[in-house]
Amino acid sequence: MADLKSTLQEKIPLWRTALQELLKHNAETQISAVSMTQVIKGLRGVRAVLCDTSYVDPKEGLFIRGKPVLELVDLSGEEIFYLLCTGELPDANALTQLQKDISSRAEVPDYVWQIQDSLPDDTHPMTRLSTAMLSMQRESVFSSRYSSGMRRDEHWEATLEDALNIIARLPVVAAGIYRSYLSGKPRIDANPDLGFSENFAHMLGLSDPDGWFRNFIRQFVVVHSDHEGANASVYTSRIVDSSLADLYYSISASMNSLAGPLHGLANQESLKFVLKIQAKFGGVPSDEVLSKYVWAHLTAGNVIPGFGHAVLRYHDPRYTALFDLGKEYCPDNPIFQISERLGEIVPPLLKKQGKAKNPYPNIDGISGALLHHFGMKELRYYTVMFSTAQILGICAQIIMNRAVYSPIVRPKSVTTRWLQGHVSDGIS
Ligand code: HAX
Repeated sequence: MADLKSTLQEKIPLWRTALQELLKHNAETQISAVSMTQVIKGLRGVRAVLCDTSYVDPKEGLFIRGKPVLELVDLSGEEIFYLLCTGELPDANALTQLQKDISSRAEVPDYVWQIQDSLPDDTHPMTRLSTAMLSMQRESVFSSRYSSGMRRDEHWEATLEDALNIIARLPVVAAGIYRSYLSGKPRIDANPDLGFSENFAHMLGLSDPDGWFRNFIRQFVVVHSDHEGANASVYTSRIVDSSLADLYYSISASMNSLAGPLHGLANQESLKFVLKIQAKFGGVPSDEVLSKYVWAHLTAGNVIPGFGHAVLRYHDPRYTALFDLGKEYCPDNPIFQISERLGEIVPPLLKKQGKAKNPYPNIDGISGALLHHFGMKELRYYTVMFSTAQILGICAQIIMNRAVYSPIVRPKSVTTRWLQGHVSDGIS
């Protein structure tokens, strides 16, 4: 099989033609309507974003390029990236070539660390990550080629260059942030013989005598790599990208969105909730005690972090993947056990409260328990782990956007007065 770039070169004309054909014959076909609720309540369910890398079925969860995520959890970071970009898995040659290419780009410029050193000690690790990404924007191949008059049909190639550079460097930056500012230890150099996920695990430097942490990170990367094109962080990156701002700007923006507690920060908040329970009850409380505690938390108007979802309506297979690893690696760990009990106890309580459309745990309701078990006790770092894996999907989506000439995103906003007038005029 051909390398990533040649495979894309082969497929992109087909993607362009497929979209042109759809437009030619169905330009005015309606595929979604928008209700008052959707406008006022976050556009839930409005089909308005094109994304071919992955799809989230409300009942079955994430499919990457048509394959259920649970069938993909053992893939390497490079394999999942190739799959996200092209819809196919690479053969051994294409994979080796991609790994070599990425590892040859892993050098992080010194100024990135100088900027990091100048930030106050209490800077959130997500702010550090986003700042690092933005500070490297001056390296953008897309940006410099655009200024010298690049042809539009070459936009995707320059974006691929940026993507490969970012995929090579971001784990180095992320792990460096962990070592220097969270665990207070020297940074560990990338190992050119290791791939994306293994290198990330290696550079974090946690004790891993059995290779379990490495295996966990491999699965962690796959399950966090993509989740459609319209979740808050990925859509943010796509809006930024649509103005032809480069990938550095887009990914930095995605990080800022992921950093919110209703989104990627939920993994930090979820483990905080679990640790609070452990401290309050001196270990794993009985189901009865836990139920009372959760119910009081809920009825005081709080959300239970790590539960619920805007699209999913049943169990999250990404949760299942990490939960199964926890059952294998740390079934007796009290933090894991509390998370496990919450997974059983919270859904009926959320159902009883009758508000959440999805009462089940999501990926952020379990990932922290495993990170904590493997020795990463710095909760503020957890969203950086998520973000580092998520760049694989963002890069793939943005390469595709550029390949099919996605225009600038610009829906229409309406005023409250317009909505009131629309209703009172009886136009519906
Ligand atoms: N605990 C308590 N209440 C919840 C809830 C939860 N876990 N999940 C939803 N609800 C509430 C909502 O706050 C909302 O209440 P109001 O009507 O009073 O505003 C109501 O139930 C209906 O919400 P929904 O339609 O079911 O959910 P949304 O699509 O609006 O929001 C969220 C989806 C994920 C933001 C939501 O479920 C939530 O806040 N969960 C907790 C935070 C969390 O785990 N976030 C991570 C989600 C996965 C992800 O994006 N990872 O990055």
